[in-house]
Amino acid sequence: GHKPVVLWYTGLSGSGKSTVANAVDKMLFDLGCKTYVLDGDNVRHGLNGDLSFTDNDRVENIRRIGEVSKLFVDAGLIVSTAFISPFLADRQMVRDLLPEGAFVEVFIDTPIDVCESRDPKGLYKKARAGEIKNFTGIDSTYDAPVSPEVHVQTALGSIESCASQVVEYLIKKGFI
Ligand code: GGZ
Repeated sequence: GHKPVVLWYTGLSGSGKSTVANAVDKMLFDLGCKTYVLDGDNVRHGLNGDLSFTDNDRVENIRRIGEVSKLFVDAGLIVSTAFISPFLADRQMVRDLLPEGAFVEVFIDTPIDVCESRDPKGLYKKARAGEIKNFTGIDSTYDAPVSPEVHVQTALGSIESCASQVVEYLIKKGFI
């Protein structure tokens, strides 16, 4: 069995949030946990299809994802969310929404130059060219976490080792 929890991944575009979250999710599935991953692909196109990347819309994006995460936690799942979630106040708001200890902040700490050199969707290039406005790390704020439960540096280790760090945390804290 396992205790329900939210693994809240935060980091820049291209930092590896979804990649690490999906690798962790596979490990948890193999351990018999009931899990769900919320990311841009299944949330920003549907539930949050009306939201843009202005500060106000990012706040609303994170608020809704927090509320959905709370429902999944009520249902007993281990939920992973992979959104930039750039503002400290919003991450704190979600932490306060959830039962004590059920919010695990996972900082995917990848330097912007590394994210920019990866540029899997060519978005940094467009942002530098001024074709995308309000791009996180360029002309929109990213507040790095102050004391995340898990601190992952994807530039220094493999996807597997990064994912293992998260699973080890869950074991150490008795979630799984
Ligand atoms: C940041 C943007 C932007 C702007 C589109 N700024 O690398 P990706 O493509 O797949 O991840 C980014 C994603 C960010 O959406 P989130 O819902 O995670 O953001 S937030 O938590 O701040 O609400 C990127 C793409 O959307 N994208 N425009 N201007 N990322």
